[in-house]
Amino acid sequence: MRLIVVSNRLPVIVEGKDENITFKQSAGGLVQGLSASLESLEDNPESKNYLWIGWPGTTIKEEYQKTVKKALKKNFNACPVFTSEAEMEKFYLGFCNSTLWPIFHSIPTLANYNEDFFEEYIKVNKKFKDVLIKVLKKDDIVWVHDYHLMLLPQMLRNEFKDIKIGFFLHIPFPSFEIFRLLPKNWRTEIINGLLGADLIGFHTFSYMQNFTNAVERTTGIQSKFGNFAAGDRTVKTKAFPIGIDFDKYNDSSQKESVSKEIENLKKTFGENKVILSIDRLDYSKGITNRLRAFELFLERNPSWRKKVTLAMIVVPSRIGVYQYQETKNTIDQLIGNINGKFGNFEWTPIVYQFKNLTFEPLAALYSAGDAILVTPLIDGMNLVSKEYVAAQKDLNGVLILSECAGAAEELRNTIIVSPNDISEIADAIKKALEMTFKEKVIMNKPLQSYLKKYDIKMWAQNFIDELLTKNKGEFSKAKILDSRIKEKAFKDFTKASKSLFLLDYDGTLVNFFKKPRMAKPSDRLLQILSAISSNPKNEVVLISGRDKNSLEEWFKRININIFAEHGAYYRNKNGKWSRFLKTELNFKKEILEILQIYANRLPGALVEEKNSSVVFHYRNASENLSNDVIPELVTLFKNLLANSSIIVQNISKGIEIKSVFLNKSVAVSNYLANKEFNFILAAGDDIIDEEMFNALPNNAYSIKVGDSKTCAKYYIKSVNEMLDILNEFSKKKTAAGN
Ligand code: GDG
Repeated sequence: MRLIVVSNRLPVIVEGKDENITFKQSAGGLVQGLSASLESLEDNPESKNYLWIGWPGTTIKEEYQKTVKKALKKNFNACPVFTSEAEMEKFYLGFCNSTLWPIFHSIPTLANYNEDFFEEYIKVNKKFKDVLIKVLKKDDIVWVHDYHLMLLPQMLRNEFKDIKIGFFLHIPFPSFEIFRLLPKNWRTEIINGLLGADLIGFHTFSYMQNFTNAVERTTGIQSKFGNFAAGDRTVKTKAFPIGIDFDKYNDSSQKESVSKEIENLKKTFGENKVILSIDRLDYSKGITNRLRAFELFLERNPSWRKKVTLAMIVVPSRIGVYQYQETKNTIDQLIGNINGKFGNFEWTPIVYQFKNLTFEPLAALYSAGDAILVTPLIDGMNLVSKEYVAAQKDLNGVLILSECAGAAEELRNTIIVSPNDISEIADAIKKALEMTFKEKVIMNKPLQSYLKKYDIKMWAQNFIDELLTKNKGEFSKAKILDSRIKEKAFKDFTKASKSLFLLDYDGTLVNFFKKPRMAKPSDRLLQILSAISSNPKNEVVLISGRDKNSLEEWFKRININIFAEHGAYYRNKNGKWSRFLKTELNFKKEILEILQIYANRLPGALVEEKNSSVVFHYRNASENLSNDVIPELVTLFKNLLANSSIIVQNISKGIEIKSVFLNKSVAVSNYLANKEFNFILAAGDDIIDEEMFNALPNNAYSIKVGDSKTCAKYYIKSVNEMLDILNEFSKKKTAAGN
């Protein structure tokens, strides 16, 4: 097995011009995290083999591409995707960082919606696909990373049906209301692109939840335990909070090259306390608010002036995007103002570098800093916060962390602030500087043991393990009910002394009609059911979601058992009705009101009130409109009905709102208790019938009418086929010789 990692950037940047090419490590969280995890995977003989595919960080002239490709393969196990400057302008600076980044970080006012950018996004994703097609081998697993490549999973899936594809999103996934700001075809392509993967990972459960909503609202596909049935595949979603290489940071101060840097820093800062601020240049990192908070802290606490220094590192990033240049200008200006306002010849309140550091000075800063301000307005995870905590060998530093960083879900035991509350951040600085050593130890110890346990190795391994775990799947695939199986079923049936036929009605014994009332049983059906049930060794049980009055009217002349409304009512073969599953009924009024509002807005839709449930039928409504309205309605009910025992369930061209305890599984289990059958045949067509299939004993013949996506053992294609099979049963002789 070979792991193919795909990300926008390779872990190395090609520098220099033409033949004088050199390689440098690229900055940023994704590369840091993944490089470490791949190193760790090398311990694992199974996944030793890997190849990293991505952009080499610069445009390489065509005549040098071959050399670069060779060098990358030999030295870094990497394979480049070459792009032109013009492509990167529209793809990377354009769609990725002027459209997706602000939208996914819920700052829509900064988003740029440009059709050309999206076109280029598609093109570059295709370019990645083309490179992958050339290198992929059977048994490779592909792990695609981040928002730059969200169309790639489906593009690959179209080429390789069976390949394992994982996708991890390193940034937040926004709420549907924000996601919806993307034009409809863009967002639909993004969702469909992602659903090409087998596993989609997020840093937090809330991003995963937002994605689930976006899928449900965009495609109408409902999730079950975080899984989606996309065509005949199951797509899993899960939260995998990224960790760090804990030991690397924890042991860093022990390294000579780092301890030298620490000594230098001590000389520079003297007795002053040092507060750190280290980020990539980005408006999402909250750097300007942080500066304002530091200013307020100095204003409020004159006694701390001259005794504290803010060491600010801003790593250059996306400077070609207008908003980044603007953020940089504001930062420069604020720093100038604050230094001018409070500083003097002996003391500069803020020391500032706009550059990329190598590991040693970065680790030395982590060690030397008495506190760090990590106050993003929003951040997928934020690795700097974790690295800083890990680097506190003496447990003596304090992390001030924004509640809007993904990391805040894990590092709760630290000083948590709201990134927009300047006053709170100013107070947090004071609190951090005045904390006792004992308080810091109490705070840092559990954080460190957590970070050590859930490190980057664990993150990568968990993701790959999950990707390799065979999808249990919402439904496994059923076999077609061929003549061989039919013969076996007939044989088992003739041998049996007691047989049960458990049959759904609509879609199984009769086809669908425009109006539910029109689906009357045909004479042929009535005759077949009568014939089977006339044998005392056979029991025929109709199990339907329909109301009892229709079923009574249609079947009053034949002696079969009937479950109506998914088991709310039961009629024995002598025609006596009784309440069977007694469930809550007093939820209907409010639900009906809402459904009626939606029915008025969706021409052709119909609301049906049953005794124990309500149904919204949209078979006769426009498909286009239904595709918008139904997911919205389902989401609304999911939220409204949370904390109650009422659920919303998709049925064929409808949604039904009913008690969770009212289902075919409960009805069938209750019915089968204390009864013995040596032959059971159960048939159904709908998602609701899956409950029934699950409740059957192993030796039952379960049949889905429709397609193979089912928990049933077998499937057939049509209602007519079902009737033919039942007809054959009606003619067979049974053990009693009938
Ligand atoms: C994205 C998501 C998510 C920083 N300055 C220097 C330097 N760094 C390294 C840090 C850290 C990484 O860069 C920054 O990672 P972050 O997580 O803080 O932020 P993003 O770059 O925005 O990362 C983020 C991450 O992906 C991982 O999934 O956490 O939410 O936005 O590792 O150490 N490294 C060097 N010199 C520097 O000056 N060498």
